[in-house]
Amino acid sequence: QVNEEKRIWTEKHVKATLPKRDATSHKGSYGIALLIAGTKEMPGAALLAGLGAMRSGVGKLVIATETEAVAMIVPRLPEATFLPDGLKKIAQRQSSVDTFRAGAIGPGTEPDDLTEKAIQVLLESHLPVVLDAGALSERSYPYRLSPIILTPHLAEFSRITGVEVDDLQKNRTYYAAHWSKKLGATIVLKGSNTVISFPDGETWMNSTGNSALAKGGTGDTLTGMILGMLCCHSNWRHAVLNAVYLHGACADEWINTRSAHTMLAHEVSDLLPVVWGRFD
Ligand code: NPW
Ligand code: AMP
Ligand code: MG
Repeated sequence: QVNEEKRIWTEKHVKATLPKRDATSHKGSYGIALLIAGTKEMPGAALLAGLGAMRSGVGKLVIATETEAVAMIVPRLPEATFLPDGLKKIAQRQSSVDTFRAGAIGPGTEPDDLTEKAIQVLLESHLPVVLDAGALSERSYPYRLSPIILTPHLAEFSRITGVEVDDLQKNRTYYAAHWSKKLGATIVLKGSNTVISFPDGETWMNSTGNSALAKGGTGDTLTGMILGMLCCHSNWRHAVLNAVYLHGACADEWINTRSAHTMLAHEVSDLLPVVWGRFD
């Protein structure tokens, strides 16, 4: 039995749940986020997710990526530090993940054996984990205390579940809730009116976003934003919901004055300071 009741996550909820940045806080107060993303063919995915994370309240960010990608990311995100060849080091347990507050894996990575091993390491840790893109495969998840957050678009959700895209599209809320419960993982089913389902049946629909987001890289930005929000929120559910809301709200801000055809994924992160500022 799946609880299909869905509610809409609105400005009112965001206002009530976004954290304040304490006057006496320091970067350690907000933790270190681990982002496993990017290859030399797709360094941009790591950059986009990295920008999203560092704009979303995190204290420090470590990007585990291929060595060749590092030099391409640094000029656009000098605030991040790196674990070069990091996917391999984590997968082979040469580098510990224990010191991080949250982890995300998948933007711009291949769904291969190495990614699978790195996911395994993350799932064995205490970290809240976000799985996106190359980290989304058909699999089961172990019971754990920290959350597992999957962020599929419809095609990825079809890959995970074996259900046809058309069926998923017609019954987005039902399938998100059903598979969230079945997998024991939170599902952020992306698209127009993103649905967020938690394993206990709590389900929300997001109220922001528009077709300006229908462009390569915006999902990578969202993964980074969820990662960053997990580090600065005390309630992880609020972190996920607020990341999705603000990601869409940035796109809504864009089309106030600009064409929906023209937004770039990194511009979501550029707009976030002003959009978030309205809630402080
Ligand atoms: P079509 O074309 O409509 O028939 P993938 P991806 C379909 C990285 N990126 N609803 C679509 O089908 C990501 O992080 C790197 C329905 C198409 O065939 C990933 O690691 C960037 N169908 C990797 O690229 C920027 C949908 O699925 C297929 C759908 C691949 O990610 C771009 C493509 O899906 C990108 O983010 C929807 N909402 N969305 C970079 N700058 O480095 C997709 N499809 O193979 O999962 O491709 O999502 O682009
Ligand atoms: P991805 O396909 O992984 O790059 O993710 C795309 C992002 O853009 C997700 O956050 C989607 O919810 C969002 N998105 C894509 N198309 C639309 C649309 N037509 N309306 C609202 N949001 C969209
Ligand atoms: Mg994506």
